[in-house]
Amino acid sequence: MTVNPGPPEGRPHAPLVTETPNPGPPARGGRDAKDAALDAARAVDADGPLTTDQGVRVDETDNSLTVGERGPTLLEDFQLREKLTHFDHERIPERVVHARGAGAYGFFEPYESLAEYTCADFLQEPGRRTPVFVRFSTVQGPRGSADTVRDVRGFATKFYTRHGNYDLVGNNMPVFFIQDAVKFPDFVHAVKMEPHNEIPTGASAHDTFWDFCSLQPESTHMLMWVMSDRAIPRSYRMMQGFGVHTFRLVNAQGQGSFVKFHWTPKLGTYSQVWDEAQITAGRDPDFHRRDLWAAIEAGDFPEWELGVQLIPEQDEFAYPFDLLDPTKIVPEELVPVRPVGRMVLDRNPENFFAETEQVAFHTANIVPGIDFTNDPLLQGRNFSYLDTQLIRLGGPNFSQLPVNRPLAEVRTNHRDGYGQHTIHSGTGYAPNSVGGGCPFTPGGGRLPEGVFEHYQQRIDGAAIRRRSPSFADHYSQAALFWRSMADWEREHITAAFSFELGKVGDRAVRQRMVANLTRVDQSLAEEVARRIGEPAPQPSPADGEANAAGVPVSPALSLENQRATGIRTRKIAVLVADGVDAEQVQAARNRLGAEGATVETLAGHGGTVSGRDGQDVAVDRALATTASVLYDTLVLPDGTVVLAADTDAVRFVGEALRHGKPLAVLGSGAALFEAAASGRPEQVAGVAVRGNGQEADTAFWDEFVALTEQHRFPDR
Ligand code: HDE
Repeated sequence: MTVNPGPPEGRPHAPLVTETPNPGPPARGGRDAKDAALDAARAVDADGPLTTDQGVRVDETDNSLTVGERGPTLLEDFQLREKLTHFDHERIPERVVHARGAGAYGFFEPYESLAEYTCADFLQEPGRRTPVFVRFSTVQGPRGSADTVRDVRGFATKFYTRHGNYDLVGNNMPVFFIQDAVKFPDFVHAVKMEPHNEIPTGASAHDTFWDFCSLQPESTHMLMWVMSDRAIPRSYRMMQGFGVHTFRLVNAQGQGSFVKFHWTPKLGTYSQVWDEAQITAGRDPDFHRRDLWAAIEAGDFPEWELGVQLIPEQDEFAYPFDLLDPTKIVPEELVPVRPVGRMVLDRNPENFFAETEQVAFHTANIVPGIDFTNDPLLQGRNFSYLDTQLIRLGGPNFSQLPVNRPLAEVRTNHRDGYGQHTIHSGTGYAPNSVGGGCPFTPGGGRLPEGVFEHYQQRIDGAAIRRRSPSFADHYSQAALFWRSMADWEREHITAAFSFELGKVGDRAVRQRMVANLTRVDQSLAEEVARRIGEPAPQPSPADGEANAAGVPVSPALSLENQRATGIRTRKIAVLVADGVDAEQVQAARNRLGAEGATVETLAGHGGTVSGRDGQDVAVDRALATTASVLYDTLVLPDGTVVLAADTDAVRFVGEALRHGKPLAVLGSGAALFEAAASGRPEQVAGVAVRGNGQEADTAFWDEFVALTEQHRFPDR
């Protein structure tokens, strides 16, 4: 229990909070007693007596204060009034975009010193850990929307460095829809639910989104990503992250280098398939949130590698695209990604609202050693995030909220405002003499370590409203993306465009979009037109843009090349019934469990089933409470013939097959397979089979582990 210490003895009016509380984020484990101020924030002890906000203990909380047992309620019931008033004000505005999210704490540690490129404190010393908080999110849907919609995912990281908070507010795709922040409200109004009926929730498959994109061709590259399986990740733990913009690293000598940030998940980058994502949205709308939470609770801490693409300043104009254009990548084949550190998420928040909802990211939260570029999207973001927090978190003091507080000491002349938690005792202005000139600044000359110094960039030009001609190519990298895809990825992209445009009512919008696609690939445009019933588009005049992509293909863009080895944390269902071969079930648990997978037995009912030799087999879940989409692979053991007549089981297996998932089929488990597949398991790609009487030996499980590692057999 956390006891409110109250005012220090003998000083009834002494400040309870000093000028510089700065407890920083909760330490790993979250229960570090030395973190006194955070304990105070955590306070509200569940195991103590119930009080009012004023600390008055109350006798009960079940009945209002009334005149007699059946009379009216009295205004003097301060307990009731306070309780209802607080409740009435519980909601704060949700984020205008990225409303739906999930977060976790962890740490970042560099592999090597990056002192050659940056003086950022957290990138100096190999192995020195900096605490982080990460929030993943979708963009379009409101707070209660489903996790597995087709959308970009936010990937925002707050580093609590010793020199202040650094926020890397990125996405799981390396480019964006627009080039200039002034278009952001237009884009968001177009993609959000339509204003008259607030439909659709969590989806871009509607007229206004495609109307906007078809008229704003700079969105084409991003559309390729959003129509690819990148937009339906398997897990937050299995997606890449990107800073998107080109940023700048600055070293102690003031020299700058351009940098692109990449997060690469240790578990590999994997996606769902579209049908699966849609079913998951109904079966478990919290799929990603639950997955992240459960993995961390289980000690399977997700990990990403931070990589940088470093570009010397003299190479600013060395590429056929503009480094300031956020609709362009720097292909890894041109500038390799250099791994510089790792991030591990190892602790769930204690309170969703206090931490995940109140965390406030801001692209302008940078630290010495990191700086901006003139990317016009980034420049606008640097205004927007602080501005949005003012309304969302109710005033200018949100950086005092526990999740937002820097570990570095804070000493400002900012005063007052809603939600002021600091009891300031200093003067609040500079220059001052009465406060001894404090807080002080070091002044000119050579600055001490840890003082932010703006990168000295020479800027010269007229004030104009005009897009740079170097931003004019909208298709070459979209075409590069298309060319770099595996066949199955192209099919998924074609299907996604056809689904989304097929939902658009306005035929002029559909046709305009199809016409844009001819600039990416004629066969893509023609196939989409065919599937949505629009006339075949005219080929675009060859305009030579294809040369502007930088490279002919970029293998790193394909999910085929983003897999990881091993099957850690994959979820594997073993379907069981009375008569099952219990030894096989145990073997599956042992072997797959040893590989780090989570194995669950499913049956028509909970409790236990009795194995062939009479032993009980525990059932982890009844089929009715789960779904195939919540698992990566299935095992159909011997002795489960009865399941071939169970419609839930047949649907379960049929769906998994349709979604390209690997299967293990043993002995009479083939009956269920055949009921679902109308074919023999030996004939289907991605299925490990042992017939009746054949042993499920080590070689069999090796084969199944290898198939599971592949994750999907999309050509099935
Ligand atoms: Fe954001 N964005 N954004 N954005 N963004 C917000 O800030 C904005 C953009 C991103 O988990 C808002 O706190 C503008 C690109 C993430 O809390 C707001 C522009 C990228 C998150 C805002 C962009 C992002 C946000 C809404 C165009 C990827 C969630 C609530 C110039 C690099 C952070 C909030 C979290 C959130 C503005 C474009 C990523 C309104 C004006 C590009 C991950 O400030």
